[in-house]
Amino acid sequence: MLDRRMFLKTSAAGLFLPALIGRASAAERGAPLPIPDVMDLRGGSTDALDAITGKTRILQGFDTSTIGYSQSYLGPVIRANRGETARLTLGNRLDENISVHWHGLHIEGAQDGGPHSMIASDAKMDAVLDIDQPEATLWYHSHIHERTAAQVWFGLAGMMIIDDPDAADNGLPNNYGVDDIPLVVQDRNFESDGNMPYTPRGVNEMLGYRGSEILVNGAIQPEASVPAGLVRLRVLNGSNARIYYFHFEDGRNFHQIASDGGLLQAPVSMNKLSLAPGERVEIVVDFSDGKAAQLLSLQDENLEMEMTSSMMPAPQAVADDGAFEVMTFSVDMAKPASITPLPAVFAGAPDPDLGEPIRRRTFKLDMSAGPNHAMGINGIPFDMSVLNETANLGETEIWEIQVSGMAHPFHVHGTSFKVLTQNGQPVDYATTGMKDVVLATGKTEILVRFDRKADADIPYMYHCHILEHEDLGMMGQFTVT
Ligand SMILES: [Cu+2]
Repeated sequence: MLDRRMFLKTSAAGLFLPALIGRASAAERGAPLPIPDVMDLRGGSTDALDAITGKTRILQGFDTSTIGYSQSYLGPVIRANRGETARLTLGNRLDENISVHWHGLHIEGAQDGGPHSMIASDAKMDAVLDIDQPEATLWYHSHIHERTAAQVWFGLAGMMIIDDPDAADNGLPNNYGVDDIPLVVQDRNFESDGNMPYTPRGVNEMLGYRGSEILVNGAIQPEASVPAGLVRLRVLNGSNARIYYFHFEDGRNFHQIASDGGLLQAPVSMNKLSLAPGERVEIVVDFSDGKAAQLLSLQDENLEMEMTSSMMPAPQAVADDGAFEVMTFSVDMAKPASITPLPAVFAGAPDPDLGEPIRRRTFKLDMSAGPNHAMGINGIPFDMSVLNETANLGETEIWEIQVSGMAHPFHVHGTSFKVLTQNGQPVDYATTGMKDVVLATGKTEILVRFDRKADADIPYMYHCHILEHEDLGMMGQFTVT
């Protein structure tokens, strides 16, 4: 629960509702799904990623002021190969510091792009990424302390795909943009002039900033045209705070094939799927019957108190259970279709033997910490100059995350981990695979080992991925030596 003092403080701000919520007209919905350009760093190719300002046509007839990495909003899908060193030059044409954090990449702290790796306005930085991890869907975003939420809101985020040329061929759809489709799902608010305000105040800051419009790859509730076969969707929850509960309007089953850290051991059949901020999932949907499908989500109930739900921007419901539309899929019989059945098990799926844990650390996530009632971990709000933990290279530990009240997506830099328990209950590895974000509720335990170094100059971070919580101080930093 929010403590009473904090609640009174936020109430006193007197601003439960964001300034003005415009409702996108029907005309915005149903535009073709934008497919991000690919920035291909495979085979030694190099490129440049520049943070720039832009104008993006999201609402009909309006240009929205946005920022992006080398494009007006969001960034290209970056592809890199396992076993190679990916190189790119990072630039910043904004008038404030930015960074490029490689979320989910197993790289040393010095290349991780966290809050210490600031790129000043008009400055450049070389990124050298030694890629050695299983194929997976990752992402990148700015990570400047106290500015991450706003910078991601306005567009500094993109997807990254790790490929492995030596991996077993599991016959998965891999025709990018045709049957292998990236989906960056975000919620945003708009004013009637097309402005996309970021004004977190009161409970909308305390519980995370949410929007009433759903964007996929920067378009409102778009429509994807897909072949009449199996289609792989790489889904990133790139929202600041909203948790999605995806399902199809017709109730159809689909298969989850991968999570944050790569393939699951075997496809998992399901008809609903939750995804918290920062999490990724790959699913395969069968469109061979030629039927169109509408992807829906239930409303986010991660709001601490019943009464706050009425104060939150919420997407317009299209079903009695409050479900809203995320996007639609139409089937184009002329497109080349992959109809190879999914294998019973995936060859090469990661299942590292992390060994026996030799240490346990406890992280209590606080929504009121320190003298200013900021957010914190173990009672301490994040401080760039304070090192919170030190870990040893190659040692396996259990990290116990303690939460009371609302759930928090807990992210650890520099590695992937196994989830042992969630809300006090055992978790089956087959259903989660390797993770780098876990939605922590009650008592949650992860088994983690660090195989890359991070020194005190540029340590790794652990934090809540509700970006407002992160910026308010629910973050800590640690070395691996
Ligand atoms: Cu949080």
